[in-house]
Amino acid sequence: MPAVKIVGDPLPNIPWQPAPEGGDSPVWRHRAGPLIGWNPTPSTARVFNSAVVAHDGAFAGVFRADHRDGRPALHVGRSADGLSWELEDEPIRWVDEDGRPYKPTYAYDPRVVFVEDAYYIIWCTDFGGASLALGRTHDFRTFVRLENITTPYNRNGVLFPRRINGRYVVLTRPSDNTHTRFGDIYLSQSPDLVHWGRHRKVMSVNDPRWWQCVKIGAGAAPIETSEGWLVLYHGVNEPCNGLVYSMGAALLDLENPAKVLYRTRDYLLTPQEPYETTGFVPNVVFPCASLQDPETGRLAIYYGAADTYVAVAYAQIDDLVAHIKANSELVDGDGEVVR
Ligand code: BMA
Repeated sequence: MPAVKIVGDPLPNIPWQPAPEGGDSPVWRHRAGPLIGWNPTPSTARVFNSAVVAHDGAFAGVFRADHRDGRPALHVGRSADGLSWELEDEPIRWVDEDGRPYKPTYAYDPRVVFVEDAYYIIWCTDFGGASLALGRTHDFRTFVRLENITTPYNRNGVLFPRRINGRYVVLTRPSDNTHTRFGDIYLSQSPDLVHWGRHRKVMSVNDPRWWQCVKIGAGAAPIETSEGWLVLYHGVNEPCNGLVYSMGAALLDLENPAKVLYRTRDYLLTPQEPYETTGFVPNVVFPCASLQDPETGRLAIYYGAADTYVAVAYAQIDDLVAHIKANSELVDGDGEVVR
């Protein structure tokens, strides 16, 4: 058993490959490259920034698919092994809480997490501007749209997998109406998934020189461990040819997740392989999900690559947590509870 405890059900069948010989990073890529490539179904051009979960002894997910007219939509995918995915060609058909059909004008960057008795999906939707929408499913067949979590503008929302001190908690990243050149991570709390408040600031961007200096946003749903909530997040910087998205990690206090305990000084993954540096939008590594097995401590991290592919990388919990602690550098305000 790993020394760091992961809270959750055993998942012995998640994708896995051991670390490459002589590798010096606690996160390593799947050797065969991306899982999903260009034009995977008749209506879709590129599938990336997608969220997968364990479901019914296998895996299911909500995938961001940009259609051949350029518009992003959410599609269901299913997989026996977490690597080979069967994607539905039709977008998800939402109904509202009264059973009436609801069709988002666009939908992107989903995150999915199981809380109590259902899978909850947060995605970026049009609400007079990009905002965070919330939906629920039990079976990946019927999808119910719930109340939006935020007003515009907010594009990155991730729900914690359990209530903390009786409240649901969501990480969000308020922004503006363009490709914003700012953005910090905040947290909001709710007794019922409808009313959100008790907002707190969690993490800020770093000094202007580094990989997370322009904006940051929560990636995969937080993973509960004996060392804190493990949050994989993206950080953005802007060299002269455009924005570059990399992945880092933080550990947040278990009882007060507005408090940052540790945060990686260096990125854990940055665009490096051709499928990350070349594609529809070059130089993007955008984590949206992870699968983890408490018994082996294995993590499979799903990320979008270059706004074109779904890719996976691996980590082992003991090594990852040790690395985060040994290479942590907090930013001004991290670790304080800012209201
Ligand atoms: C962000 C979002 C992501 C995308 C990234 C890079 O603003 O739109 O969906 O992966 O830009 O293009």
